[in-house]
Parts: sequence; structure tokens; C-alpha cells
Amino acid sequence: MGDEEVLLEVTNGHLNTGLRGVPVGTCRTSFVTPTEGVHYCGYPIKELTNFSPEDIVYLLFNKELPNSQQSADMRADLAKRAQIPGDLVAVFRTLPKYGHPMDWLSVAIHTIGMWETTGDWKEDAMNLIARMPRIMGLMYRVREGRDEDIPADDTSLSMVQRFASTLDLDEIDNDKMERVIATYLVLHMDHGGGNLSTFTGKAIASSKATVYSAIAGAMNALSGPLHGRANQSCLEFVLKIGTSDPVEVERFVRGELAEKRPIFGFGHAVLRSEDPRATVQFALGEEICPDDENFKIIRTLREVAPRVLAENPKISNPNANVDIASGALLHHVGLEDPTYYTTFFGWARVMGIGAQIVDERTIFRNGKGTPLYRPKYYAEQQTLRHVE
Ligand code: AMX
Repeated sequence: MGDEEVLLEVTNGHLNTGLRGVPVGTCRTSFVTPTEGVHYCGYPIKELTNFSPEDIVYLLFNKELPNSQQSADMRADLAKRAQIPGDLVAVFRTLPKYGHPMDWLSVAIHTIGMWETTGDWKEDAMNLIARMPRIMGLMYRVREGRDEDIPADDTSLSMVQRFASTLDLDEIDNDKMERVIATYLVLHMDHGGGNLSTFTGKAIASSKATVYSAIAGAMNALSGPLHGRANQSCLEFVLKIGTSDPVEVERFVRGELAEKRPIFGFGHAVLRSEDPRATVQFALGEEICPDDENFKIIRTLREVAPRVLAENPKISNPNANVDIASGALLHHVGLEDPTYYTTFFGWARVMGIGAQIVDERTIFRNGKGTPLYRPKYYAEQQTLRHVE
């Protein structure tokens, strides 16, 4: 597009709408279409689900899928960067256990940034990505009061295996857990340039604050119930339904709508069909836990809710979104407390947001980087006056 091309005529009606639909910039890592959902560097997400999270990190930073050597090099690079440069367990021990895990995650990222920031955008982003599995595992353990005898971090393992081995839960099918988390990470890494947490991270980085400050801020944005925390609400909603009987589920859905409460896991601002990320997770659930009670509930919801929601013509997309299935799958593999679910979303987004920050700071505008964010606000109800 040429510099003079008109992209949008901004009217009064655009004000105070949260920049909805207002063009702001460009994004090299992903885009979202109403029918195919998110694409990473051009690839529809459903074609990427058999790649490892490490390979998708390579894709987001290099804009190409890795060959086997590049894939091995990426793993070796992450292993080299993995060690957390301070005693995170000691910091976690000082935090209130009732604090939300997203707040713990944000504190952890900020703290690591205080211990060590190189000032090089890509170095810092890659260092943080490499440390996330251990941060996640330690957060879980300390918050659950399991802060003794923590296994050493075996950096030769994959990112997901490092998390699972730090967590070290008894009576868990580790292979299943790793499969669910790896799929989860790949599906959630990036979602265009304008979602709130990504936008927030890039806005903070535009002040040349550190990657750690920018991503801690992005995690705070993600923690809100209208953004990342929807996945926590979704499983809480499924647990509340408590039955997979279609008649009961339909009664429940209608009751929630009558009370003006949202049907979690359905609807989307951009998509106009079922989110492929939901489709992928349903297929995974059919394979690994078709008889799980929560999975049976979401299977029924997937049949019932779109039909009921479609009765309201105001609802642009009555179909399942990404959040419908992830909670049931995480619950099935032993991660039963939904208050942690947004931290998995955060873990995934550290990779996408990290890649987007690196693009904005080091590539855009011929390497000069996007300038300090400064959208325009008009004064409202502020007539000029003077102190008497
Ligand atoms: N349940 C009940 N009402 C819904 C609904 C749902 N699942 N989806 C849409 N609606 C309502 C909206 O609240 C809105 O009502 P209003 O006019 O009274 O404000 C109306 O239908 C039109 O909404 P829309 O244009 O179709 O969608 P939107 O862009 O305003 O909202 C979303 C999108 C996701 C917030 C909405 O579909 C919703 O609240 N879904 C349930 C919560 C959920 O699953 N959130 C996770 C979304 C995925 C994600 O981003 N993580």
C-alpha cells in the first residue's frame, strides 16, 4: 500500500471505542481471517499443530519453518539461555498464596528483568522465552506449597518437558500432559497485532522500556476477564453445568442467557465460524479423553449452544471459540485448578509478543523502529477555567 492510500475515514463514532477497527500498524508474525482464524507467517493454524513449540518460535522470529538442523539449533539455543539468573523460589515464597497466578507470573517476569537485562531486544526476548518453562513450574510448586526438593532444570529437555519435570506430579500421564500443553502453546502463541496484550506489550516497548517490563505489562493486560482470563471462566462454567445431558445443557444455556450472562467458549470479535483452534482441541480430546466428564459436557455444548445463540441475530458468531476446550483438556491431564489456565495462555503469548516486539523495535521503519506510541485524545468536558 502506498503512503497516501486512505485506509479508514476516522469519524466521531470511532472515539472511545478502544481503537476497534482503527488501523494502527503492520504485523509480520500473524493475521486472523473470519473463516480460517489465525495464520502464523501465512500458514493457517490448523496446518501447524504437529510442529513443536520450539519450531513455532523459530517460525515467528524467522518467518520460515525450520529445517531439521535449524530446529535442533533452536533447541540448543534455548537450552543455553534457560537458567534463571536469581533465586526465583525465594521471591515466590514472599508472595501471597491467594494472589492470582497471573500476578505471580507478572512479578516473576519483572523480577528476572531486574536481575538481568542485556538491552538487546532479541537476546532478552529469547532469554525470557527460554526461562518460561521453569518460571511456570516453580510458580505452580511454590503456590501449591511444594517448594522443597524441586528437581533440577534439565535443559536438554523440550520446553514442555522442562515444565512437566519441574512440576513433577505423581500419578500423571506425562506423555498426555506434554501433548496437551505443546498443542496449547502452539495454538495460543500469536493472534495478530492488535489484541490487547500484544498491543500493550508493543506500546510499552515503544518507550524503550525493557522486554521484561513490556511483557510483564502485556501479562497484566492478558489477566483481565475480558481477555485471557476467559479460559479460566470457561472451565468454571463447564464445572457449573455438571451434566452432558443435551436437554439439561440446553436448559442451562437458556437460563444463563435469560440472566444476561455470557455463554463462555462461544462467539468471537473477528471469526465468523468455529475457531480452528477449538476444532483442533476437540479432535485431540476425542483421541485422548472421549469419556472424560468435562469433555462430554463441552461436546454437548458444542452441539447445543450454537443453535441457541443463533436465535439472537445480534450475535455475529454463535460458534465455539478457542477457550471452549482448553480447560477440559488441561483438567484431564491433571492440571485441575482453572485459576492457572491463563498463565498457560501467557506462557504461549510471551513467544508471539516477544517476536512482535523484536519486529517493531528492530525491523520496522528500516530498522529505526516504531516511534513512541501517542494516539490522539480530544478534551471532553474541560472548558478552560482559572483558579480564583
Ligand atoms: N454469550 C452471550 N452473549 C453473546 C455471546 C455469547 N457467547 N457472544 C456474543 N454475545 C452478545 C454480545 O455480548 C453482544 O451483546 P450486546 O449487544 O448486548 O453488547 C452481542 O451478542 C453482539 O456481540 P458480537 O458482535 O457477536 O461479539 P463481540 O465482538 O461484541 O464479543 C465476545 C465477542 C467473545 C466478547 C463474545 O462473543 C462473548 O462474550 N463470548 C463469551 C465469552 C468468551 O467465550 N470469551 C472468550 C473469547 C475468545 C478470546 O478472545 N479469548
